[in-house]
Order: sequence, then structure tokens, then C-alpha cells
Amino acid sequence: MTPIITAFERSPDRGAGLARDMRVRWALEEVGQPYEVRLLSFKAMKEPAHLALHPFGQIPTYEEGDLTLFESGAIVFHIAERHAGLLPEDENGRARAVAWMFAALNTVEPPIFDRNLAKILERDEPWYEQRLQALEESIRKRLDGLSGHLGNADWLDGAFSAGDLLMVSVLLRLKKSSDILDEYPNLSAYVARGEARAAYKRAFEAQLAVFTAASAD
Ligand code: GTB
Repeated sequence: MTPIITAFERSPDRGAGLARDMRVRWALEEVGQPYEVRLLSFKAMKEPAHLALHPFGQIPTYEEGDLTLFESGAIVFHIAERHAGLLPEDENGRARAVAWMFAALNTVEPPIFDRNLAKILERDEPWYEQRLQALEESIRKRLDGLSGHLGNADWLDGAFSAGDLLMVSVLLRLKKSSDILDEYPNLSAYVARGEARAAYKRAFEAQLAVFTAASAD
């Protein structure tokens, strides 16, 4: 059964690939699973039909037969569990890859997300510069740990896994909004390795095509 995911009809990132459907598309491309996309306006995301799939009225969602999922991390995990290629065969390796998935979403993404949000919502506050500095310190603390762990390796724990897919996705958000990643040459190279993967490129082009088509209307 072909899964159906949801994505922005017109992404506010103008096709930069930063919305969270991108990581789901990437995972599906990595495992060679064809998929369909239902595009949603901001209005449609808050209507009952979509709220029945996603309690917070967001994208992405994932529908496959009688299974409906929300949360990009849970969707990527589901794809990785059901198909070969995104989680190691051995139990301990799998557990470590899952730990990296959580690290990407729970430990590395929050300060990056907060910084992006502060830049949009708090720019006019008198304490904005201090807040930005504090958030950038938190980001560097996470990148110090990540960079130290990665060292000269290609991926976080042996072969490329769903942990790398989510970590690269999270770091791309930083790369596209600040120069902080440039301070960590091994992490910049890590992100570039992710972007160079054929599956990443297919996913990126697919989401960009949506924005391009919407802009032509
Ligand atoms: N924790 C959830 C997950 O991982 O799936 C978060 C889902 C989420 O934040 N979805 C966003 C959404 O639906 C889109 S991705 N927002 C609409 C709403 O809440 O009403 C977040 C996002 C949005 C825009 C950019 N951008 O413009 O760069 C990047 C990322």
C-alpha cells in the first residue's frame, strides 16, 4: 500500500527543504518506498479532517492502510523499522541508532529551533541580543559534544542510519540560518555528506517542485 504524507501547499521556507515533511520524504527515498503527498494550506491544517489525523493541526502526517501517524520522528522510526536500510541489524546497534534519533530531536534541535523562533518573534525585545547569545551558547554546547563524538567518522555510529538522517536534517536548519556550523568543519562535512546522498537529493527536488508549482499559479 502506498503511504500518503502531508506537506505544505506553499512552504514558508520557499522550497529550502526545512519543513519537517522533508525528513519523511528522505527516509522514504532511502528505503525505496514510493509515496504520495497530500498538500495542505494553513487553513486546511486546522480543519476537522486534518485534525482527525494530527491533534495539533500540523504537517507531516503519514497514512498507510489503517495506520495514521504524526510526529516526524515517529514516522521516520516507523519507516526505518518496516524497511531495511535505516537501522542496523544487530540489536545494540539499533538501540544506539534510536538513541541518536532522540538526541537529534530532543537535545540538538530544541536550541536551534528556539534560536530561529527568537529571530522571528523576539527581534524587537530589549533583551533580544542577550537571548540570542544565550541560545547560541546552548547550540555550541551541543555542537561541541556532537563534533567530539563524530571526530573523523563519516556517520555517528558505523553505517548511515535514521539517527544520521534526523541529525543532518536538524543541522541543516542551523546551516541555512547562521554561520555557527562553519565553526565545526567535521560537522559541516557531515551535513554535506548527507546532502550528497541520492535519496536526499530526490527528496529535496520533490519538495522544491511543490513550491515551484505553487509559485507559478
Ligand atoms: N514535532 C512535530 C514533528 O516533528 O512532526 C513538529 C511539526 C511541525 O512543527 N510542523 C510545522 C507545521 O505544521 C511544519 S515544519 N506548522 C504549521 C502550524 O503549526 O500551524 C516546521 C517548519 C515550518 C517552517 C519552516 N521554515 O519556514 O523554514 C521550517 C520548519
